[in-house]
Amino acid sequence: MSDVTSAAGQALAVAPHFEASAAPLRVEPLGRGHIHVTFHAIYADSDRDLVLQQLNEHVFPDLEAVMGNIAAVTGHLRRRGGGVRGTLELVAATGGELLVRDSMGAAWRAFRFVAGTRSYDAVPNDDVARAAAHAFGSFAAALADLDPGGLAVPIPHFHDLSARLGQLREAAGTNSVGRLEEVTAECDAILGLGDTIGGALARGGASRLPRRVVHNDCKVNNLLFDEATGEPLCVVDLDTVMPGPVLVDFGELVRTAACDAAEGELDLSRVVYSPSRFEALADGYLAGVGPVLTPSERTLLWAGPPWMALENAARFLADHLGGDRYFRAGDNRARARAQLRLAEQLWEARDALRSALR
Ligand code: GN1
Ligand code: MG
Repeated sequence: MSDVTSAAGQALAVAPHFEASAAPLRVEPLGRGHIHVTFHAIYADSDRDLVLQQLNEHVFPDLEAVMGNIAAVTGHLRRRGGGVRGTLELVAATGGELLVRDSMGAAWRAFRFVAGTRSYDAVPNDDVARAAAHAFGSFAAALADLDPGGLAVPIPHFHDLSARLGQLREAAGTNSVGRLEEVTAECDAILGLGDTIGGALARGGASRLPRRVVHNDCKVNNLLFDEATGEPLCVVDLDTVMPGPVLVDFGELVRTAACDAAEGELDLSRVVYSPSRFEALADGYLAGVGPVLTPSERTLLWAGPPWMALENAARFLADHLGGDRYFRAGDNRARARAQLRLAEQLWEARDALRSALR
């Protein structure tokens, strides 16, 4: 039995803890995240449909902290008038708890399924990019008055570039599965560009920027669009909401939306950053975030995209060198190379990025 098949069985078994009045007709795998195992639980009455997730406690050892953050953020967004369909809705178990353990001890949570939506792994055009960026900017604006000090930090140093480069140096030094020789060139390139970008962030005062409630995994495919209207509807994947600088969210958005190639594209000639796409993202984001950004945040916003592309490259390569223990599926070496290629282009384009954000 595959992991997903056995998880599907557990999903059917835990569903009644969250939705006691009926049993799901079936569960179907949902999404392409690297971390959790996710299902759509389908009910005869579709208003009851759930998203059920078996959570990865290796990545998130403190699930209570994660759930507390999600409850705080979704509660705040709802009070701000995010609308029923526009904000993720946690579904508690019948005893009020947000987590349920299955018979193997794995933790599960539930969200209300938002019907009639789609997401984009690759953005089809500049208009969709602008709309997505506007939605993420509005998300940041809506969270501007939520105290980041009230949130837990489930993954310390999540977007700490020098710590991520340190992990890569360590993985290269240990060379635990003997892969270093094949990837020396990209490893050196990632460490070199990482130090350069880190220097720019330090000179720009990144560590003194305001801490905000940020998403921290602001990929464009973490935004659901309404299938009927085409409008952005709901930001998902709130596991990593934590205090942090706004640059990381803008950066992650651009990393995933300003290049049409897949994250792990093998043909590096297809990993091309699009300047017009960047301008659409910059326009949309600035319009959506409105007056919330400080001048120092706005001045350094350009550095978020090369930072995030390079940081992901470092994480993928460190994982490849360590035997693919964190990002367990797919080709981490290919991902590292493609994200390095993108980081190089975003770094080369830095003057254009700066002027598009003025
Ligand atoms: C992970 O599983 P997913 O796709 O939501 C990772 C992100 C990486 C991303 C790279 C908690 O996110 O930081 O950018 O993979 N999330 C965590 O694809 O490590
Ligand atoms: Mg995620």
